[in-house]
Amino acid sequence: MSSIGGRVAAVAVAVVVVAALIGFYVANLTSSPPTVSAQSTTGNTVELTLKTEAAVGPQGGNPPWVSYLVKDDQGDWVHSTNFKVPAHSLVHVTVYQFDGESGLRNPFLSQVQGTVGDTMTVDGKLMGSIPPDEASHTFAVPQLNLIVPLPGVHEDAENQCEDGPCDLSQAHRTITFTIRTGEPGRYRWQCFVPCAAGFLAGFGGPMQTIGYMDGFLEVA
Ligand SMILES: [Cu+2]
Repeated sequence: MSSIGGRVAAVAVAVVVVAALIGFYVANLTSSPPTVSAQSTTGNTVELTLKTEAAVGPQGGNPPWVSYLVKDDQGDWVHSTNFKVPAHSLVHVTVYQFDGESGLRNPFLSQVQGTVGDTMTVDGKLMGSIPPDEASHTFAVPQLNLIVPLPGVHEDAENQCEDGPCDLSQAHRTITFTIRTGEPGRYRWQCFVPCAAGFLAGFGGPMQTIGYMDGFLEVA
């Protein structure tokens, strides 16, 4: 590589590689999983059904990553975190929680806020908060002051789902809550539990990737 021609060739190759990496990064930033609509039931109430899995498995591009999934109108689970709900409506949300406990760093987030009645039900029991160290994930929309802490499957539970797809015959918690939507808008939602196993402080990978632990609530 001592000749000028060799150096020019090396620089040209480096430029092409960097340009390709930038292109890949931008394409990755702008690609997003599909938006799944909540199912309308009676009147102005809709049903949104979600689940969380400790490892999404063959349903996702990063099989060992922790993830949310959403049920579509055919009853099929879709690997997405973009949900569409109607404005000025009641949204009844059910989350099947198949993942274990990770714990919240900020205990303030273990209090249910912003749902109808500031409560949720956990396995049929009405609750206003959970012990912070039992949190597995949160469903939180900061812009709407909504925080729902989701308790995890206990460590000693039998028949736990280690790899998705998980089904209801396996150990899970069932969380339900209702939110009242207001003005149309696109609201970011996210998990606040450092649940990304294997990443620095539990906040990398799936915690910063749309389609896993973050997404958008499209109120239309
Ligand atoms: Cu999480």
